[in-house]
Amino acid sequence: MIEIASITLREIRLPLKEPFRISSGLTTERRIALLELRDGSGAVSWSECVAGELPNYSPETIDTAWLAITEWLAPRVVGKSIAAPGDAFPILDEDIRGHMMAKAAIEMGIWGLEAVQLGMSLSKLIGGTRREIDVGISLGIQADPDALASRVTKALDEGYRKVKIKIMPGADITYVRAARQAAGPHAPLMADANNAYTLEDAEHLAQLDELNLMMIEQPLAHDDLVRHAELQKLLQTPLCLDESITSLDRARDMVTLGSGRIVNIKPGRVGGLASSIAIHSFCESNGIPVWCGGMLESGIGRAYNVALASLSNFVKPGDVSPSSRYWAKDIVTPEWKMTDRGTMVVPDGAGLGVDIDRDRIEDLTVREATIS
Ligand code: OSB
Ligand code: MG
Repeated sequence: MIEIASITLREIRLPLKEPFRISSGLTTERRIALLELRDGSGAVSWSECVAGELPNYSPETIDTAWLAITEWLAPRVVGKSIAAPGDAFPILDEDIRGHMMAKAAIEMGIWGLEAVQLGMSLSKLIGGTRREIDVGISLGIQADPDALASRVTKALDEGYRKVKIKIMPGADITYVRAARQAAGPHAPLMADANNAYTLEDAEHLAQLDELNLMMIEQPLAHDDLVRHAELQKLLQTPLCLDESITSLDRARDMVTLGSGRIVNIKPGRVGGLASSIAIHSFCESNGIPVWCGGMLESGIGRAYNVALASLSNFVKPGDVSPSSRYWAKDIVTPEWKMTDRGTMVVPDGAGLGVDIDRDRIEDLTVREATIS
């Protein structure tokens, strides 16, 4: 039983160490909404809303999420008793369309609170079995193919087990070819287009087939499944869907239509951990490998991704990189680190398994609201 006494929402700003360019926009500083959930006995857990500053990945932004959480979502759970974390999403979702990242932030916080109350790690609470997860890195679009090639070889030297290359028209085939030549024929490379292409680009994209990529992520529109199915028929490289999979039903549709062969699961995009677990298990039953995506999270959001990626069907390395890849200093201790094996150790301490640096969060906070 979880009784939520209050939710405090804060916005912090964290500058990225290196600007992150994808086909749909550039991020230099993350505006991050953090939630602090408190129960009747004073137990506390934190969670993170992954919405960006602009609606260029999904329709949500940090500002729409702020509105949705303070006006509609937090009032549904504050002062209420919830039997189990799995019951939270239906309560948040009834007659409120969309706003998945806002819903996910609360839903995940409730899982975190349950883990704290039970004195159990989040990974164990959700049924995770891996003690270490494989770490990948997502590289933004670079100035030219040579710059990309050296960034990719550096990442492989550092031990990353997968390197994802962002692509867009004008920065695709020649860039990925340069990366492949520098990295060698078997290096674990993939590409992510963030919706930059249409079906008319099928022949152009087919040039990637000879570059031995693990997968091509979300080449077509953010809400498309039908055209991805057409494209998959024309490509040998597996397609992986990110933006288009917003729920378990969309994952089912992907399989029915053949729109892709791999799924990137981001808990923020699908409304939280219960939905992520359901998609994971559905994919496992249907022979679809999954991996955990990232949204340039702080160490708090990362804790949820690490726990999720400890489930059995997360068989490919995730975009769950160490804190130092993103930030000069994270907001948790210890920071998230990559082992020399290119893995991250799943914490077994109670709750998120990291301590929250409250003082640093206070210093970084630009606005705050409490619903009690
Ligand atoms: O498409 O996976 C994506 C970041 C912001 C928005 C969309 C995406 C990404 C990433 C970053 O690829 C992955 C990470 O957090 O390291
Ligand atoms: Mg993506």
